[in-house]
Amino acid sequence: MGRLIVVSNRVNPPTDPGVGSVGGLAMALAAALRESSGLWFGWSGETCETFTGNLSIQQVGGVTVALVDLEEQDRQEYYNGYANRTLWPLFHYRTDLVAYERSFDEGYERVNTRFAETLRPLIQDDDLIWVQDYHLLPLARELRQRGVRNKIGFFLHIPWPARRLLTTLPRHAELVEALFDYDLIGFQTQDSREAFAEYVVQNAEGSVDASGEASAFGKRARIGAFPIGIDAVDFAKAVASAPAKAAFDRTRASLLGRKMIVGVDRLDYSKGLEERFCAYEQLLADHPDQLEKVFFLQIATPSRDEVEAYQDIRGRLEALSGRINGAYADIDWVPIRYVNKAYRRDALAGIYRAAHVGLVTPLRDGMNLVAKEYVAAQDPVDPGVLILSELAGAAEQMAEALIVNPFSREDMAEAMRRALIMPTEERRARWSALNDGVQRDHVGAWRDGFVGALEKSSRRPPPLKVACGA
Ligand code: GDG
Repeated sequence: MGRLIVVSNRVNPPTDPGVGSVGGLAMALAAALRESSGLWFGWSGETCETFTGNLSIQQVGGVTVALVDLEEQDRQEYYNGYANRTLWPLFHYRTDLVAYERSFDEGYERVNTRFAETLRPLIQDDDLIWVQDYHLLPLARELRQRGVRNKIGFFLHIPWPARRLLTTLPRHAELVEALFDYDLIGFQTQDSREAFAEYVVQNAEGSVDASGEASAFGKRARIGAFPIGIDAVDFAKAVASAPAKAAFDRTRASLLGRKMIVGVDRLDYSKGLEERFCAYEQLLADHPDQLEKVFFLQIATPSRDEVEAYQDIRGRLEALSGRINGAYADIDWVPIRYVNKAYRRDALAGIYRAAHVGLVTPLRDGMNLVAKEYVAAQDPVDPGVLILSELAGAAEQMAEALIVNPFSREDMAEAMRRALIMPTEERRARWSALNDGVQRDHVGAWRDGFVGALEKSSRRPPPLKVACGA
């Protein structure tokens, strides 16, 4: 195999393995690239006056990275605009939050073109190119237009929406057609793969055969589900580290014998935080026996705070946690601790381990790595219970969790109560089955599965040379 080139919007391999960076994508890719002699290409996160396409090539955390600066207008129209105000809400079923603006489309196309132009000279003949996520859906089309014949794969970290939703997007067909310039299109779940296939068949008059070969727009591509995992070995090291032990001790000491429920999320409306807070409030209202016996720690790391919807949700969560604490707190008990800061990855591992219940209730999620990290952090002798949304991609693989509907307060409150009183034997049996899956389907298996399938995908025939006058 030639080199692997990974392309993603942001390139941020963690520099200190204990600290990690916020966002599942960064963690997963750094783990996947560290041992390869490849290259990670993307936006530096910096803006410049005028786009030059100058690259900064550096070694970061054992990974060679090639970074390009964008213009401020790109950041607004492509990143804050089309990626995070159009595609993100739409693909997470929040049509009420979707902004359709032409300038966003233009910014998105422009940045994909800029990526292709800047990346093109770095590509050698036998490189495999692996493009990540919704920021770069049309990148293969731009590369093909610049003569790139290499195998190019695409992996979508977020859900692929049902076709009726996708068709609310202006020029949806163009976007899907662009995907057919990849050799392999990977999704997190069978559910997303099926939603894509349904669009191909129903809207694009195409076909998908049993082996995953999709044809439409006069082109072919393979499609498949490749559920992402965590770096289980690295995470086990984090759990055993001194900072994890210190965080565990500090958290347990603060409990004063109470049970703890934990949530850890980017502060994002897709994560179902408001509904989760209301469900916890319901638990306290329905089960007075739990008052002063339980507390809920929600770590919500600020994210995309230039986008209005993210500022709004922050305010609403502050109000909700204030309301719940106002109604139930006592001089020596606060029912919710709501924390808006990021923790070191190893400290987070200790906090997960100290929690008796892991509450992962997104309204939609491509996969959700927190669910897997929570499981990996548990003490096998006395493991905690995972409560998991049926609308997280992880639910396809984690059936032994308490599966809930994240829109139902009652459903979630009931599951919390059940988790808090679950007998040790049942906790161990559920955890053991979940942990087997987390250890087996780790991020290395995901990478190997995807890259192996990309290598096997049939190379594109050279472009037809049409004779003059034909
Ligand atoms: C996208 C998809 C998919 C959170 N707070 C802190 C912290 N985190 C880390 C967690 C976890 C990661 O961030 C979050 O990953 P998720 O998978 O939950 O969610 P997204 O960021 O939305 O990621 C998602 C993922 O891509 C991968 O394909 O699973 O569905 O939306 O690793 O631990 N890390 C540290 N401090 C924090 O305070 N160090």
